[in-house]
Amino acid sequence: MADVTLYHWEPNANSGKPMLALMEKGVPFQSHYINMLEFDQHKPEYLAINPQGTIPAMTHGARVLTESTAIMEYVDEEFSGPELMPADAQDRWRIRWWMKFMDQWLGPSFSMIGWSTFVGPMVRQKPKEELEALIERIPLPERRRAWRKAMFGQFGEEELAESKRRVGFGIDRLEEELGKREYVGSDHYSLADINIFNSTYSLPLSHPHFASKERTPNIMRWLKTVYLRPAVQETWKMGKTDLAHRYSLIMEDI
Ligand SMILES: N[C@@H](CCC(=O)N[C@@H](CS)C(=O)NCC(=O)O)C(=O)O
Repeated sequence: MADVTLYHWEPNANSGKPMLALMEKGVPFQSHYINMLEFDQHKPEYLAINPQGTIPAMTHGARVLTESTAIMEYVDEEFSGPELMPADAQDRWRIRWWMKFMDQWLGPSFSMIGWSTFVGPMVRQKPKEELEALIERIPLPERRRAWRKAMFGQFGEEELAESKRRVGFGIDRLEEELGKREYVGSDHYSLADINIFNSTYSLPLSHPHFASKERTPNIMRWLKTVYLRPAVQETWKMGKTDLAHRYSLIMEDI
């Protein structure tokens, strides 16, 4: 029996990636929920696992693995179960292209919008001194700056506008891609679908002017196909916040 523990938040964005990969492969794992809105990721117990204080992280026996996309690749290669990378070299290249595009270019823009509209307002109720003490504990300076902006509503208009531009561009690119192939990068469900889906499943709710039945039919078809996978349904049951509830709203409308 595999000795796997996953430290994760909601089945969303980076945390959702290894959750879904493990579920698809049928790998049993211990779930360790890190409540990001209570800043569990900066507590000493978790910093002992991942000193960077970001989620997710996974342990497999004595191995400690970080970086969500690299963890997914490890899971796919280390465990038996359905292959999450196709054999064809060009398909693999496309899949890696999409994952890099999401992780390095588009993902940070989704994240900034999410932090300014959802995460920031959810933690802002705490007294200012408590927020300052929480910021003080964050190990990475860039994360300290991002949290300060989220907590005190300090994201600039220009940077938010650039993030929205990137999201619009990314959605159009994805719509085009899914007009050519059944899944992202190939005709088989792969790590690219898991990666992109975790950051785009809520597009019809968060960006209805960009993603809708009328404007992006290929994305809507793909979202529904992925949503209906048993591994996705099981993973989403692990959600504890309103994010999980949003999934059912999305499906009602597709
Ligand atoms: N490149 C890392 C990024 C991890 C990351 O930014 N995770 C976010 C959650 S999606 C996080 O830990 N946020 C909490 C924080 O920065 O305190 C990965 O892909 O694992």
